[in-house]
Amino acid sequence: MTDSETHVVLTLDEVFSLARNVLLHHGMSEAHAVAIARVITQGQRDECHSHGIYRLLVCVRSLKSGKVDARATPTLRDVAPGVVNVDAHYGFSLLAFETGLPALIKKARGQGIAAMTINRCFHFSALWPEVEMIAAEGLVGLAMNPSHSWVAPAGGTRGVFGTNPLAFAWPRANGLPFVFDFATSAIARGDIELHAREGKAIPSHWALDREGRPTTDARAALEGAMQTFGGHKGSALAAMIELLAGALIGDLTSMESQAFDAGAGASPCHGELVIAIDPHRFGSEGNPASYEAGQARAEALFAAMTGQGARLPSQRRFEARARSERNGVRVPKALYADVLKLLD
Ligand code: NDP
Ligand code: PYC
Repeated sequence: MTDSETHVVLTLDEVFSLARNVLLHHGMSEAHAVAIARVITQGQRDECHSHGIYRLLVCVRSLKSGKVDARATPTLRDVAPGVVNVDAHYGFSLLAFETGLPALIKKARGQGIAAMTINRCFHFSALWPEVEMIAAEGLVGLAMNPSHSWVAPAGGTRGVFGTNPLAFAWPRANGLPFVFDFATSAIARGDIELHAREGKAIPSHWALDREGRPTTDARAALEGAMQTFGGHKGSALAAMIELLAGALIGDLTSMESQAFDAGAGASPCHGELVIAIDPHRFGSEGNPASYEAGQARAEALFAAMTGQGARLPSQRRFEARARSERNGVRVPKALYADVLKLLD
């Protein structure tokens, strides 16, 4: 089959309008619909297929579960000189993030480092748009959150951790930031869901079936337990995220989020921790103007990586972004049809 038989091509404006219309159609407030449509468009634009247009199906399923408040207005609280809190009041996380970001940036600039805690949010999105927004302000960004307990600890066979993403962005004086954003599971669950939709096999290190055996069957994987990346190392990072973005900030762990869902099939509901660091405020007493030196060191590090043929994380994404801005995005026809049905 040719590409035009299997895919439709949409402009970025068309993706944004489609996403916004679907969300408004399902009762979401304009502010939430725009915040979510923007990030879904960015996901599709950067060819992050598990967190692009596909997520509309997940958002609408979450809305239909009756658990999400589609019109919740997040509230901001100044907790401490270095901490701002946003209560999402059981709405989706993205409007809460937007609500707290200006205060986080102001605090980080004022003090060198600051944290934003988001509580009681439904969460479905990739984290790189958030840390990129922090890097666009010239700050270093770090973000993390739990999800549902789909992932077994290394050495175990039953879900305890979420797919727990960890995202980092380092602003670069001349160009796009250095960004990575990965699930601490071997792969995002969304990718396994896409494999299941398309009837494709998965690598055997991604998940265990219900009997605890490695599986290449995506549906069996969704019913079993996912595996962490890097064995015990990913497992420890996943536990750290449960602690920092769950226990520490007074919100649910992935096991608790799963219990709260009670089989409704909504997106995970929990908190998120976001940290911003002002590079101008670090360095030693004898070397206060260390920003330029830090940038130079960073560039030497990146050059040493790319100079031997390694690629920087997000390079694929940035190339996809440029391509999509030129040519629009490709969406599988079956997925596009399922998304259009959401407007019925
Ligand atoms: P990937 O494994 O696809 O990518 C992880 C990171 O590694 C990306 O920054 C990627 O850059 C980089 N990378 C991949 N291959 C290479 C390579 N060969 N050399 C250098 N860097 C590389 O992502 P995941 O499946 O782990 O996660 C996908 C998304 O899912 C994330 O954006 C995450 O935020 C989201 N997610 C959200 C959750 C939530 O609760 N909200 C839960 C879990 C995941 P590039 O993109 O350029 O390939
Ligand atoms: O893909 O693992 C995932 C995921 C969980 C919540 C949002 N995305």
